[in-house]
Amino acid sequence: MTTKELYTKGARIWVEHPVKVWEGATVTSDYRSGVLIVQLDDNKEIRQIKIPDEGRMPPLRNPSLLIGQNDLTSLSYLHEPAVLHNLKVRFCDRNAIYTYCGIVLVAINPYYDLPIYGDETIMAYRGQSMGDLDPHIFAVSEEAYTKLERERRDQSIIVSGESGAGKTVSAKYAMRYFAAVGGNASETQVERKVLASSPIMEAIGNAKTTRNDNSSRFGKFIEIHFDNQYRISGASMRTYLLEKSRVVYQSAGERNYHIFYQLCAGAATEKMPELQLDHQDTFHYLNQGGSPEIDGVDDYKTFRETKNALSTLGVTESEQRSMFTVLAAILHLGNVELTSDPDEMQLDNQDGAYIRPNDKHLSIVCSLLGVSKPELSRWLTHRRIASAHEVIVSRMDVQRAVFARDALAKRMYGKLFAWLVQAVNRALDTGNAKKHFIGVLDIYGFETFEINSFEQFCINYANEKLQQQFNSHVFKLEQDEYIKEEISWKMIDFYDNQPCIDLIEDRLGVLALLDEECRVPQGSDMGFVSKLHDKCSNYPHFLKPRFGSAAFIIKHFADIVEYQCGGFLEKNRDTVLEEQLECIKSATNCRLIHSMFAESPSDHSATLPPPSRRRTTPSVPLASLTQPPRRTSTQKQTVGAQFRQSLSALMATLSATTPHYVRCIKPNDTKQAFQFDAARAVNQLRACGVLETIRISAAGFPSRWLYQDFFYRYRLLCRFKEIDRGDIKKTCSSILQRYLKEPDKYQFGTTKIFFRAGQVAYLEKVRADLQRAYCVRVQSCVRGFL
Ligand code: AD9
Ligand code: MG
Repeated sequence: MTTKELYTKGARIWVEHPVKVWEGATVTSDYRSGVLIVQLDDNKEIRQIKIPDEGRMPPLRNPSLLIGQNDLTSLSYLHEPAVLHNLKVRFCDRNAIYTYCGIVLVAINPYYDLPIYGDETIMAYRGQSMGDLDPHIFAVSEEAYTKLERERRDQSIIVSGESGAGKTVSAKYAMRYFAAVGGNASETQVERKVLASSPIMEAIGNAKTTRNDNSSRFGKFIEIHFDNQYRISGASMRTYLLEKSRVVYQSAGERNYHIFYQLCAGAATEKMPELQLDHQDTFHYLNQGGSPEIDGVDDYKTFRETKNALSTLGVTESEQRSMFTVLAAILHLGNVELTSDPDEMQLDNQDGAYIRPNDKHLSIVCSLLGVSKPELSRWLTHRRIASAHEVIVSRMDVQRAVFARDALAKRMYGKLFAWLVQAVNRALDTGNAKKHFIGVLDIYGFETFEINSFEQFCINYANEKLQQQFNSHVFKLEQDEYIKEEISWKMIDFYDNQPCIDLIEDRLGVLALLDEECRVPQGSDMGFVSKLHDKCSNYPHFLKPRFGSAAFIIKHFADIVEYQCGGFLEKNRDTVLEEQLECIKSATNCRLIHSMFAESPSDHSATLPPPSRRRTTPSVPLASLTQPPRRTSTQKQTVGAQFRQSLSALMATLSATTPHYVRCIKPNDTKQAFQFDAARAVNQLRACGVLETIRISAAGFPSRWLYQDFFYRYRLLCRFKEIDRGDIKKTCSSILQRYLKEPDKYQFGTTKIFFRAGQVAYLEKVRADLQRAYCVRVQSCVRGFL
């Protein structure tokens, strides 16, 4: 079909719109060289569109038969406006939040409790194939569960999307499904434990942010184990990159981790006077966001739920007490006042950080944990510097002392988090060898903010890896189908993001250069970025910013992101003063501290990096220190290196499974029920690879019809004498030869006909025209007869 044939009067097209992104229009007169006259659907405005290049005609709309399809890839015209419109019609007009896009389930957050998650719905999906019922997270879960049985291959469900898009909710429904269909009536009640892990992880790893009242600040991969009868036999969990900075700092409108507020509410009601907890607003680590409440959440009630879940998982009452002790100690530590006012301290004009001898919170930290007050006070204000010949101890300035104290608080929380994950894993490990598993990955999606830092870099790196695995999987499936149907096809090019991953992972790539800069004694963020500019400018995915030298740019698959280098080194080192750590580890009142700090591969303490703005402070040789300086452990793995390792283990696990993808979309930023902001949605569809899947699909043969189905729909296009019911394939072939002149537009497989994009829409148009002409003939016959 030529452009002229497609863009005739009455053709329905899409034109760009600044807010709606795309809006419908109808061609009002046949296309003539370079100009298309259209009428907009909404305000009936007539518009002239100049067409400088016929290769870039406005996209055509799909026939109404195809609007609201369950599967985006079954649209005939496959492009952004078609995808967006189909999703919008389903979401806004039909309240259908789930739609397939090939093997991907697109889930749009309704911000509304739909009655589609009950046990009866679970039972409805049990035993059904994906295409038989409406798209649903239960359908994907059922598919994974059936494939586990049928293929005897481990499965995974990979959930991604931006903050507030509904990942955690989707992951919980998937787990609920497995607990229901793989549940074991016996006494082990392992599925009850699997479900109880969610409130615990949410208490210690979720927080209120401006985007989501219950935002997960870590990534997690839960493996649900099944025995030989495909009954749940246990589970295990791995976590990724907890956002520790939240423990000591929250932006306006945000909160610290839920557990702290739950504990303050709990301590006020239950008998825990020893923790000496006051109202949450009195703690510096809890009140910086200025927004201590969450709508509809009662912190005391959730405290009881967290405690119940902990008990279900076998965390004893005394272990829980210890946990609360550590949490309270962190809060009191944050209230220890580090002051530089020598007059107040009644000292002779000494510079640096001091703690008042009667600081109440310091005393509480020391009595809660059982550590020496003079020792802790000394190491919160001094640091040890080892040179080749001597060890000196110098007083820190206030800024540095606060920084060091916060680093200690973050480390304590990180260790507590890791300990709890271990405790959950112990409880979920039933001792039965796992025979099969289904993994559920709930991980942060691609992020671009005004200011992007180390966290965004790691998150986007993870998404590059996941996207690569996704692309090659989608591509392979496509290829497998063509081979199975024995049709000839040409390699279609798809976006391979290996060059971007190389930029990050190479021997002289971003991670290696960051680690190298962390190792040099005078390393700095600026040093790191100038090394990058020096060594990485040859990579096609690396760019220097036009202005300023404190940033670098990476061209990711989803977007071009500029990263500000400030804080990269510190976040990558994640250091704590060794002396402070030793002091905390000597706790005599809290055995949990010892379990938490038992040596683990992620334990990397080191000396602090030199301050950026250093005030000179008098150095005091430490008389009692005669032994050689203790080795600091800068050689220990950096955060970047650990993350890389855990990602590569995750990728190895995932690639040994059959993956299923859930892409969650946040439809608006105001949490309004069923409101669809097209511009927001389109960005996310791009970032999560849905539009790329559509592109791969459109480049091949996206529409597939079983011979029988095609014959029934389009036999109208065939002369009566050409119909051969004994050879449907031959009949289909006659239809196609008449209407699709270019042989490249379709192929005959063993069971299906494969069409290039746009062909089915064209056949639909021909069919509708014929039907209309037939009706007119019948009407005039009837009129003649009368
Ligand atoms: V974050 O990256 O952890 O900040 P998530 O996990 O993507 O984020 P979450 O699952 O926590 O988002 O969903 C956010 C909120 O959207 C939930 O608290 C619900 O209020 C709401 N939501 C999400 N999915 C559904 C749903 N299927 N039905 C109803 C939903 N509400
Ligand atoms: Mg979440």
